[in-house]
Amino acid sequence: MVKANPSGPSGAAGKAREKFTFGLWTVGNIGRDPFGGPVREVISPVEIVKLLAEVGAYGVNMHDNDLVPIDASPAKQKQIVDDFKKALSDTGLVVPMATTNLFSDPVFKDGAFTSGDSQVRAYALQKTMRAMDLGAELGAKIYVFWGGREGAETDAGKDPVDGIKRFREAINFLCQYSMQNNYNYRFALEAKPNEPRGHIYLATTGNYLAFIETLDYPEMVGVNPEVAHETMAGLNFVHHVAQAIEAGKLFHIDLNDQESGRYDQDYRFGAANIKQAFYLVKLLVDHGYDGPLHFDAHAYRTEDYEGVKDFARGCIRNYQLLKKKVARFNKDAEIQQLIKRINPADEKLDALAGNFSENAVRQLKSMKFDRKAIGARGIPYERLDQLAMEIIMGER
Ligand code: GCO
Ligand code: MN
Ligand code: MN
Repeated sequence: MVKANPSGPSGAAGKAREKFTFGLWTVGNIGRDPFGGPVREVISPVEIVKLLAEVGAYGVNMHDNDLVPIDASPAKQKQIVDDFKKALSDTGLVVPMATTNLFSDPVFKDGAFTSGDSQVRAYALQKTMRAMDLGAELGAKIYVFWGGREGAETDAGKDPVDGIKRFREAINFLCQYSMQNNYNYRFALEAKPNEPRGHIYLATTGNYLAFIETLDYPEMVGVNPEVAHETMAGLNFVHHVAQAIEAGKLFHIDLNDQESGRYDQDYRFGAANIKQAFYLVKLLVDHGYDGPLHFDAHAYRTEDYEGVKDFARGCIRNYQLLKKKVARFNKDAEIQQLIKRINPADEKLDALAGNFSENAVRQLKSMKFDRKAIGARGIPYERLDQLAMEIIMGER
């Protein structure tokens, strides 16, 4: 479990090699969109692994059907998996995370675990158990649940309360399945407000953090927040990740970029909002997050596979550059002084306010505060924010 790192900015976190990962579906994306067909040829999982090794990735993630087609025979599956394992051992790449495709096939058009149809719900469980077997065989320790079709365009036909109950039932069942098989998976729930459904249930990371506490095995379950998803909803992604970190629930993270109020863009990490990306990297570094850094993004539709490599290298490079900028920010004396000024601390007061007692109540209620003087104090965010920007822009 990723816990807040009390050693803060100077902690050991920065020294280890980052675990940069990509999904088979990310660099393998062929550029289809609602207005046009593919612009790139399909490349095989083995070729994708080679491409990822070339750009310096640590690992590769997958949905069951990114690797094994939904209708593959057992013999075909074995051959595909053997070839894939060989590519992994040839390149040294690992598979830290696996997940299930519960959204592409028409059977899931009205949801999987939350479908109103008992057959669909049972099939979704069966498909997920098989996908968990496959992920475990490849060494995955994190299992992501993204409920892409778990939602509705209209609430006329399904009770959204049932949706939540059904989702809970499925996760509880699968926690037991993971334990029964000693897979030791950590489940990471990924929220998204919409796309492909008009409205997806449990739309934000915050929704999932509350939901997790209602599960039978909450300690096995955390979240997989994605930059684009909270941003699509007009929310502050960094603050959602912060809540996950504070709760010890940041099991995985999907990095990409997104402009607010637009379609699901899945841009290269840092491509749209570099300032937010900076504060996100700062949050992850300051709190010693050492799980996978998964780029769930894809190259612009203009690119060929050389451009896809540029895209993948760009994701990694932007993270690394921002990490350098964070180190610079954290050791900048003027910046640290401004932060101190913004957060004037008084240990005695904090001890009183942090521990309820009759004495604390009495003292706090009788205390005199110079409200006007405190309110009149300038708080130098303009200067601080400008210094942060100078660092980001390479002028400091
Ligand atoms: C999306 C999601 C997906 C999931 C993936 C893994 O917007 O389509 O981000 O890419 O992350 O299905 O669960
Ligand atoms: Mn997404
Ligand atoms: Mn994602």
